Amino acid sequence: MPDTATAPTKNKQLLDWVQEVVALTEPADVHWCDGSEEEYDQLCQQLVEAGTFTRLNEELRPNSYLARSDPDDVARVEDRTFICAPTEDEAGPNNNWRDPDEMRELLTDLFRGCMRGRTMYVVPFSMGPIGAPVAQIGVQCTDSAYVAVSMRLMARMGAQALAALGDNGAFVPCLHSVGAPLEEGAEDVPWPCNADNKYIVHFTKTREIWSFGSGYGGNALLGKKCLALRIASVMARDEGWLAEHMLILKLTSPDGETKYIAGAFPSACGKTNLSMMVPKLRGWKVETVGDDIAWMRWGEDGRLYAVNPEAGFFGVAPGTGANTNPNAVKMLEKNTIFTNCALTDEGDVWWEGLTKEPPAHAIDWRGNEWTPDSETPAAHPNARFTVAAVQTPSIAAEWDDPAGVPIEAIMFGGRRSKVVPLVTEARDWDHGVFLGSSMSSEKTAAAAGNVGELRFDPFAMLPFCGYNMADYFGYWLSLKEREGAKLPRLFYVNWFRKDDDGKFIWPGFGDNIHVLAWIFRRCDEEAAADDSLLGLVPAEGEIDIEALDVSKDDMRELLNVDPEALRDQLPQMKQHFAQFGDRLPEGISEQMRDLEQRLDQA
Ligand code: OXD
Ligand code: MN
Repeated sequence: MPDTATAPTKNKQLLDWVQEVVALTEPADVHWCDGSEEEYDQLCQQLVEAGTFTRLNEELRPNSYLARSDPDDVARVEDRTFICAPTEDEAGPNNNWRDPDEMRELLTDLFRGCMRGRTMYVVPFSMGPIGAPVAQIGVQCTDSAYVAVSMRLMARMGAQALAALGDNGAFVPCLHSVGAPLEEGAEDVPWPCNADNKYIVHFTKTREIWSFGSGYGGNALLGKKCLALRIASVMARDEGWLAEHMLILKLTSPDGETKYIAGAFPSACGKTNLSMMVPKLRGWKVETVGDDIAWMRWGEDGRLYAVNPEAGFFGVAPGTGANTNPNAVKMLEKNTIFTNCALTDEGDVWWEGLTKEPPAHAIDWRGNEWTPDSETPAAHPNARFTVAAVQTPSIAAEWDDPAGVPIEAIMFGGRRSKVVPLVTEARDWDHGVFLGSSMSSEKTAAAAGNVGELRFDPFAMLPFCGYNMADYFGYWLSLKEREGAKLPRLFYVNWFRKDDDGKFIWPGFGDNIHVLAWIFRRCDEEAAADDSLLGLVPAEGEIDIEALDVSKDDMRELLNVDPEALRDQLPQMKQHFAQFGDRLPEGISEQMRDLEQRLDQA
């Protein structure tokens, strides 16, 4: 058995746990990650030799790599993600629940000997700035070197996290295996995984994570969705703070006044783009604090202060280009790990949307020859980049301030081709919580003139809330009762309204600044609003269409709420809330009744 006597920590709880994991999983070797550059380079080289990584052309994309995953391991697996709370009710209808004892037994059998023939990496990491009171230490034991190097980009990883843990500190144990033991003499594959046997498991009471079978993204980089959202949402509820699936941006007005805004949007709704936006409105500036997760705590002044617990971006590559996100294009110029992108003949990466003109020839994400005439995309639609946060030119100076940034407004949003206006402000806190809890997107692109079936994703937390979502709504409602609380204003935005021909009406991207500017001015009581069925919308003339390619009629349509279309959607909304039964807070039911009454009078 590998020796743990030389381990770089005296933390007994950690040493005991690592020993236990070694005894269970039987790795050939144990490597404690120090997070150094030398270690990173060495592991990357090892991944090149194993065929997992291709080193990209050093002149075109310095210090960068392309990984191709197994085609059966390309995304988070929500149906294989489990919340093992003590009872099913505590997990709620939003989660797959299993009895914790039964799951522990099953996993123990699965993990027995699962690292045979492989090195186990012990990866200590801090979510949140090292040593900050808001930070949480996790330690991931993993048999994937790809995970170890990715964790160095995504979190504060290595010796500094171990030092912050100290001899007696507590940590969240994160056990991960690709579930593919390497028997003696057997040849490895570039992307080992166990495609038919994936388990992403959270023991919420004991705050432990066990992940088996996948090496990809949120299934495997356990600091992100598993710790910073599912486990942290439970911690936050218990300890009186918030762990949310939100971007954090810094907005500066032409007068030099600054506000920080958070935003909850479901996956693939442009959160990364919005957080790095280059505004198309003179004098305004957007800077990035975070693109995916916000941890918010109360400051002494009664405001909510947000930190980005991550240290990197794990963003979707397709659709990222000079038009949609020029800051991201710049940040990806070097020191980046790409996964499931295409490889060009020059040894660079490419994906749909990176350039207008596709390369004449490439190797696609599966490793096959590709030309623009091919029937399948060159990059997988969920192809990703992994890169340190400091590489974006839009990074805000205070992005890693342990004190966090005070949040003045929170945006909710989804993809809705009809009904939901470009922007609405909640009438009050309860109404805002109602807007967040009824967040939804159309399941598929709606046909022209039709309204598609809705997928509800409350607060963009459906796959990430570690407990019963009804209780989560109740927790949000309860925030207003906190003495001295200066709550942020709540907004709902929708960039995705379409006309009857199915064309987007709103230009989006850099022009979203017009909406942010209205939100900014609302916070200062400087902008006018009209009431609509769904909340307060900008009064006519508040959004300066002169500077936009949007006609007066289009603007009216963007802010219009059609009562008939909204009425048609009520049954779906009611069904969504009905799944929570008696546990649904009265505050939400009241808002639903209020909406129905307004519709009756419309
Ligand atoms: C993500 C997601 O990867 O939300 O951030 O799926
Ligand atoms: Mn996300």
